[in-house]
Amino acid sequence: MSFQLSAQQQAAYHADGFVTIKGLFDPEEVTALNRAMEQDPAIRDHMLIRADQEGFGTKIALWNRAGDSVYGLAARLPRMIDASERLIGEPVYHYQSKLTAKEPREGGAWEWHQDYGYWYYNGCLRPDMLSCMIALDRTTPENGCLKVVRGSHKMGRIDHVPLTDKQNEADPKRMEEILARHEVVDVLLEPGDGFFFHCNTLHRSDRNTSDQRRWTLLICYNAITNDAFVKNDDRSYVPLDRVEDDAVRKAGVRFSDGAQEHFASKPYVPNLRKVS
Ligand SMILES: O=C(O)CCC(=O)C(=O)O
Repeated sequence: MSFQLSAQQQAAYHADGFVTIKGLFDPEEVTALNRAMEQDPAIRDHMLIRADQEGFGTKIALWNRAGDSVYGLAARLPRMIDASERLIGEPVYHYQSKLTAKEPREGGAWEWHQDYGYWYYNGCLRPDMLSCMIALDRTTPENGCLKVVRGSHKMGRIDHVPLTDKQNEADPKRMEEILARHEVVDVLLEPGDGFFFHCNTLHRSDRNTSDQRRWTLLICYNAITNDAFVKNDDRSYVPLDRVEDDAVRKAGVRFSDGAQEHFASKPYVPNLRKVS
């Protein structure tokens, strides 16, 4: 599948801080990604639980390198890299990928935050970073779809405060003002849709109160010139090798070799009491 972002889609991203690309991955590709997320022993062995304030857990797996697994290849596709480079405006590298898996009636909530509220502490000087959320399941308000504040990427980095040992949140006082003046958008996706959002776009998601699973794959890119200066994890620059656009389909359900992806053993949550 070859795909180029239109001028209109780029303009929407710059105005709103996000843009949805319908059918970015086709059904065969989504099936391969889903099966890999469900069955790959490396994903299973690195699954972490991120509990919300009420104790409801979302399963997450985090990895920092894009290898030859089907999900590594997804991050190396021209459609992903070209779109990210158009939106960021310069060459990018793979910063991080994550599976966020909300099980029916169980998956927990995420409170308002900016990704740059976290990534800043990894030594990325500019917010020239973004994520693409790829829906592996349909996402709805009931199963805990992402919610975003339109235009919030223009507010700069907002101070975050600790919420639990696994989550920080954007300053709640400022959030009250923001929510009184800005539109909150539910990100309703079908399997295979891609949702690109700026690292300063405020986002959150509710607990999954439905009987439907909500699994999503997030692939994050950083401008190469914005390489993280903190080198205590694997989120600093390594070249990103492009593959052909049919690489995911050709690979099928290909698992990680266990070494290439550099899985994280814990979530990256800056200790704001120490760093600020
Ligand atoms: O999966 C979600 O609902 C939210 C994920 C998120 O906010 C994040 O990974 O930063």
